[in-house]
Amino acid sequence: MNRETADKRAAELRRVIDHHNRLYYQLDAPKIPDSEYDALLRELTDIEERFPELVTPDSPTRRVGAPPLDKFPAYFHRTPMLSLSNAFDDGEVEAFDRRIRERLGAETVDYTAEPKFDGLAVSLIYEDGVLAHGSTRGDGFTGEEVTANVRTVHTIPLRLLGEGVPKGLEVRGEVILLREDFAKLNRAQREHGEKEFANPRNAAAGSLRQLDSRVTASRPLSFFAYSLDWADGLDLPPAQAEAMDLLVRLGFSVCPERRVVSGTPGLLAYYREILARRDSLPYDIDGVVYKLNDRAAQETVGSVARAPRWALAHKFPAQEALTEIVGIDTSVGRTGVLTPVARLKPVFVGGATVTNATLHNEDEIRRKDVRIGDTVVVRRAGEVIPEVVSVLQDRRPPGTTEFRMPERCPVCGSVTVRAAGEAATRCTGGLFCPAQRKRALLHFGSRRALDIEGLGEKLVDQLVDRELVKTPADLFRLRREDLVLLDRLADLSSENLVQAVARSRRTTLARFIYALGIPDVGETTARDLALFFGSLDLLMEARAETLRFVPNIGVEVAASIASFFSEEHNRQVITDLREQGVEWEETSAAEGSRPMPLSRLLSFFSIPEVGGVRAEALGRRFGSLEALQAAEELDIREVPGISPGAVEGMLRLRESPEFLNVTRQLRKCGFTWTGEAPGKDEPEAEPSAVSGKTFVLTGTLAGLTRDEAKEMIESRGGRVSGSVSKKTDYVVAGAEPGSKLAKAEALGVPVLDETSFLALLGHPHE
Ligand code: 5U1
Repeated sequence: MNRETADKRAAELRRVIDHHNRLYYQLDAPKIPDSEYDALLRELTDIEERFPELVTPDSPTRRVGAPPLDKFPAYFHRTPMLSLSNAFDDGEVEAFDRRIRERLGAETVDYTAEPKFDGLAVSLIYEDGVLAHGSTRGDGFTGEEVTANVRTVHTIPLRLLGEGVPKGLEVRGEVILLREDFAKLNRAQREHGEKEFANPRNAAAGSLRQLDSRVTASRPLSFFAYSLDWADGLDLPPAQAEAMDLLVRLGFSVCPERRVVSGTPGLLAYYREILARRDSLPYDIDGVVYKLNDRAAQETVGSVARAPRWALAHKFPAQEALTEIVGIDTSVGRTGVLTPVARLKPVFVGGATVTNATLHNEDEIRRKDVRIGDTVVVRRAGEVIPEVVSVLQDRRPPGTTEFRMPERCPVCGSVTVRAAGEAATRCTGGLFCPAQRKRALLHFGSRRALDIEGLGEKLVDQLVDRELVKTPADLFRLRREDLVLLDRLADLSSENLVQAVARSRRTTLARFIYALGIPDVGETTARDLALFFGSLDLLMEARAETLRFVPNIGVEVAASIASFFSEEHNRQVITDLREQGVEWEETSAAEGSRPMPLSRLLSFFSIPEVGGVRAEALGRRFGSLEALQAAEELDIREVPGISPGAVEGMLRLRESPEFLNVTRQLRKCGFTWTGEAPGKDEPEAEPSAVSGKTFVLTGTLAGLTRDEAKEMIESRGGRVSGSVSKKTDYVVAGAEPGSKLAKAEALGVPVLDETSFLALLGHPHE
C-alpha cells in the first residue's frame, strides 16, 4: 500500500469506526459484532504504525491513551468555569424564580431542567471540528489540561459531526461513571487485588486525573454535555434547550431527561419526578439543575461572584453520611448463614435516621477493614438496606482490633467470638458453653465472683465429667448424696461444699455481673455497671448505645455486653440462677436524681450540623428534654445560630426509635436532662460583640477548624462571609493567610488573630 492509498483508507476507517463507536457507546445500538469493530481498529492501527505521519489528533486509535506525563500543564479557561448556587428547599427555588421574574419584569419564565450529575466537570475545546483541548475545572479560572485523558472517553467525539462545523467551540459537561460501569470497574479492581473505589464520583475523578492516560483508557468513563459556552463562526441558538439539541447534532451525549418547564410549579414538579426516579436512573445524581431558557435573558440577569444568577442546583437529600460504628452484630439467617450488621451512631441520611447497616459478609468486612469504633461512610439509597461504603482510615481511634466474624461454637452451636490475639475461640455463651464449662464454673465460684469455698479444679472436673453440673445454676441443686460418690470427697467436705454453695446465694450485683464471665467485663467494669444501672433487669435490657453512657465503657465493651445479654441461653441461665435463690440488693435511682446537661445527651448522637456549640444553645433554649420534645419546629428554628440542616436533624432525632429507647432506658436509671450547668446560662460574650457582625476567615487556626469557628460565630448571631469588602467587620487570620488578609489591610478592616478572636467570643485561651 502506498502512502496515498493508506491516507485514503485511514480516513475511511476513522469515519466508519467513529460511526460504530457512536452507535455502540451513545445510541446503545451496535450494528456490527465486537470482533469486526476490533478488526477495523487493528487495520487502522497497522496503517498508522507504517505511516506515523498520517496519524491525526482525532484518530480513534488515540483513545487507547498516550505515554505518561510528569504533571498536567495548567490550562487557562477562556471564560471562567462557573459553579452553581444551591437550593435545599422549595422556598429557595421560589425565591430564585421570583428574583429572575423581577429582574426581567416577566410574569412567568421558562427554564431548562436536567439532572445534576455527580461527576467531574470538564471543558472541551474543538478547533476546526477536532477535539484540541480537554481540561478540568480547577479553581474555575485555571484547570489542568487532560487532553490525552479525555480522548479516551468514548462518548466524547474526537471530531464534531455534520457539515459547516465552527472554527472554534467550547463545550462543558461532566465526566461520570454509569452505575453499571462502576460495578464492573470495582469487580475488576477486586479481581486484580486493587483497592475498590468508594463511589462512582471518586472513581471518575481519580480516573480522569491519571498521568498515564492508558490507565484512564482502561476505565469505562462517560461524558454528558450540559453547556455550549462559545462558538466562533456559528450563531448560537437563542434558547438553552436549542443549544442542547445542537450539541446532540454535533455528536455529544446530552442527558435525555432534560426538559423545558415553566415557573416555580414546573421546577418543583420536575424536582419531585426526578427525585422519585433517582434510584432507577443509570447514573448517580445529587440534584437537578435549572437554567433560564432564554440565553439573552441569561445575559440580562448576569452572574454574581462565581455563580450565574440564571441557574440553580436544587439538591437532593444526601445519600451518604459519616457516622461511627458502635458495634458489629451478627444476625443468623434461617439457613444458619451469619450476616454481619454494623450498629451505628444514629445518622440522618437519604431521608431517614439510620442505625444499622449491612456489612454483607466476612469477605466484605476484611476487604474494607471495618472495625468497631471506625468512622465510616454510610449510604442509604431509596428503600435499599443501608450499607457501609468505606472506612476513614485516618480517623481510626487507637487500639482498635481487626474484626473477626463470630463462628459457631463447635460444641454448643452458639455463636462464638475470637478475642483479639487469641488463637482459641471464646463462646459468647461464656460461662454456659459446654466447651468451656469447667473454666466457666471455676470463674463463677472464684473468690471475687460468687466465692464458693472448696470449688476447686479437681472437684469441677468430676462434677462436669459425671454430668452432675452443666450450668452454674446446677451447682445450687447439688445434694450431699450426689457429692459423697465423688472421688476423695469425704462426707464432711460434701457437707461443707453444699453449705458454701448455699452461702454464695447471697451476693452483690457487681459480683454477680462479674461471675457471668461476659467477654471484656472484669471486676472494675462489673462494678461500674452495677453502680450505673442498680438493677440487673435494667442492665439486661440496655442497648449498646445506652451502655456507652456508663463511665469508662467504650464501643467494643458496650457491644460485647449487649451481645451477651441478647443470647437466649445466657438469659435462661440467669433466670435459672434467680430461681435457685441467687439474690442481691438492688438500688433504684429516683427519677431526676441524676441530672445531665441536655447538650451532653444531644452531643452523643450524630445530628447533622449540630456540634457542641449548637447543642449547648439548644440546651440553653429548652432547658429540659421534655421541653425539647414538645417544642414546635418554629421554636427550634429560632434558637440562636441554628441552621436549617440542624433543625431538620433535631426533628428527626427526637422521633427516632434509638433516641426514644436510649432516653427511656436512661430515665429508668434516674437521669433527667436539664439546661446547661450554672454559669452557662448567661451569654458568653456581650451580644453586641459578635451579633450582627460579618466575619471573614482566612488561613489555618491552631485550635479550631474553620467549621467550628463558623459555628461559634453563627451561634452568637454573627455571619461568616467568603470575601472581604468594606462591609466586613473583622477578618480572622490564622497561619498562612490568603489574599484576604492583604485586602483587609488595604480596606482598613480590623484583623484578629486567634487569641483576640477567642477573646471577642468570650472564649479566652486557657
Ligand atoms: N446538569 C448540569 N450540571 N451543571 C453544572 N448543568 C450544569 N451547569 C453548570 C454546572 C457547573 O454550570 C452552568 C453555569 C453552565
